[in-house]
Formats: sequence, C-alpha cells, structure tokens
Amino acid sequence: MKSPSNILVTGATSGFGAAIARRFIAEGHRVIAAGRRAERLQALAAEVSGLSGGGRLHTVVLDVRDPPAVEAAIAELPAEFAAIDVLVNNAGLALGLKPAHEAELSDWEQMIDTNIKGLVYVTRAVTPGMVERGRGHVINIGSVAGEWPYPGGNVYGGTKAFVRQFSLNLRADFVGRGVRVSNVEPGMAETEFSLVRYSGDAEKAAAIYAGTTPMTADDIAETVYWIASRPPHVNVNTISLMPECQAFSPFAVKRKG
Ligand code: NDP
Ligand code: 8X3
Repeated sequence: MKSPSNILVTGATSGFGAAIARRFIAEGHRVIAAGRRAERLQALAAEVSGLSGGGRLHTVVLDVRDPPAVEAAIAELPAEFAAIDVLVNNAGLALGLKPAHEAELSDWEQMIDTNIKGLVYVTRAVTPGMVERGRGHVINIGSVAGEWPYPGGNVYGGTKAFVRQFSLNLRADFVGRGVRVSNVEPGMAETEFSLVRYSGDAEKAAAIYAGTTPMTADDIAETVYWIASRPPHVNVNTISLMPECQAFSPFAVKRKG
C-alpha cells in the first residue's frame, strides 16, 4: 500500500468502521469516514485532529441506500481524497432475530437495502476510478452468517452470502487490473451491532456478550489493515474470524413425540 493512501470507510460512526478509520489514520493515511450520524463523525474528527503522524480525516454524511447521494459523495470529494485506493464496505446491520414467518418485512427490506444494495452502489461508484488507475482494493465486511445458517439469521445471513459471492465475482472481473478484492467474515464482536439488532434494548444486547470474550472492533480493524498492507501481488480472498469461545453446533434434528 503506498503511503499515504486514500481509504473510504462506510459505516465509520461506530464499531468496526470507526476502529478501521482510526487504524489507517494512525498509519498516516487519508481516511474518508462516511455514515449517517453527523455528530459521531464530528466527534471522530475532533478525536483524531490532535494526532501526529500525518493521517488526515475527511467526513461525509451519507446514507448508502441513496444512489444519487452515493454518486455525489464520491464525485464531490476534495481533490487530495478523490483517488480512492482502499474502499472498506463496512456499513451494514442486522435487524431482529424472529423466524422468517414472523419477521418484519420492513426489517428485511432495510437489511437488503443497506447490506446488499448500499454496498453495490458504493462499489459501482468507486471502482471505475480504481480500474482506470490500475490500483485499488475493495474490502467487504461480510459475516460468518453468510456461510453458516442459524435460527433467525434468515435475511441477514442471506445478505452476507450475497457479499461473499459478490466479492468473489468482483475478483473475477478485476483480475489482472491491479484491483484487489477481499471479504472479511467476522463472528461475534462487541460493537453496537446487537443494540441495533434488538432495536436499542441494551439489556438484550448485553446478554449476547455476557460470560464470553467476544472479538473487539480493534481486532477487526487490525485484520483489515493487515489485508490492505499485503504486497500488491497478494490478494486475500476471504478471511473468517471468530472469538475462541464461539464455534459450530450439530445439525438440528426434531424428533417426533
Ligand atoms: P455497528 O452498529 O457498531 O456499526 C454499523 C455501522 O454501519 C454504523 O457506523 C452505522 O452508521 C452504519 N450504517 C448502518 N446503516 C447505514 C446506512 N444506511 N448508511 C450508512 N451507514 C450505515 O456494528 P458493527 O461495527 O459490528 O458492524 C459493521 C459491519 O460488520 C456490518 O456490516 C455488520 O453486519 C458486520 N458484522 C458485524 C459483526 C459483529 O458481531 N459485530 C460480525 C460480522 C459482521 P450510522 O448509523 O451512523 O449510519
Ligand atoms: C454478525 C455475526 O453471528 O451475530 O454478523 O450473525 S452473527
């Protein structure tokens, strides 16, 4: 990765995205932090303004579900941030854990609109410049839920399975053009993820992590930084991470009687 590089991180107002932004800034890169909550972006800007080391932050209030806003955000970047070297497609969410026949259709739509369509809009807006320059890296944040099913994971897992296959298909399109594509599939990590999934119910969210040692946002940021800093001829296709306390279960078999 050349230094300084320009890094666009979506969903940088909390969790993985904020940690990824901090990690790249600490290494002297220029980071564009995007998300819907302006006050969080301002707080991040204030936090990193005092850092030495040459890293720079540009913030963009952006809802990735809005294609014209995505186009405008990329087109209107200040000149020194405009040539994006690394796109971290991190914005995303899970809503609810109800079984498919009881889940809210509006929750399903929001997950599809954000985790699939939003990711596609940003990728489509950023990658032409990467291909033109013959240099770039798209790092998508998938999930173990995109590979392994669990009750209530229905549409959330489906969106992350899309991210997995889309990432591999991007590889097929960009091969030989200097544009790398990676899919990071984390398991349980403590962020605002569960708070969002449980509609702000802090007690339910805390119960998910009780008695465990989950991964942290910094663990994921470190992984993303490591992937991006491999030499240009090395492409990490997919990487899957879980905390030591999380693993797999046997198939469910319902017996009669
Ligand atoms: P957080 O809830 O802490 O962060 C999610 C981020 O996504 C926020 O910055 C939020 O910003 C942003 N976001 C959500 N919707 C939109 C939108 N429409 N437009 C722009 N930004 C949006 O959760 P995590 O950091 O844990 O999640 C980050 C990614 O990691 C997600 O894709 C998630 O699915 C994935 N993941 C999380 C795991 C975990 O256990 N924590 C495990 C595996 C994957 P704002 O609300 O300000 O827009
Ligand atoms: C988040 C991980 O296991 O909660 O993508 O679905 S999990």
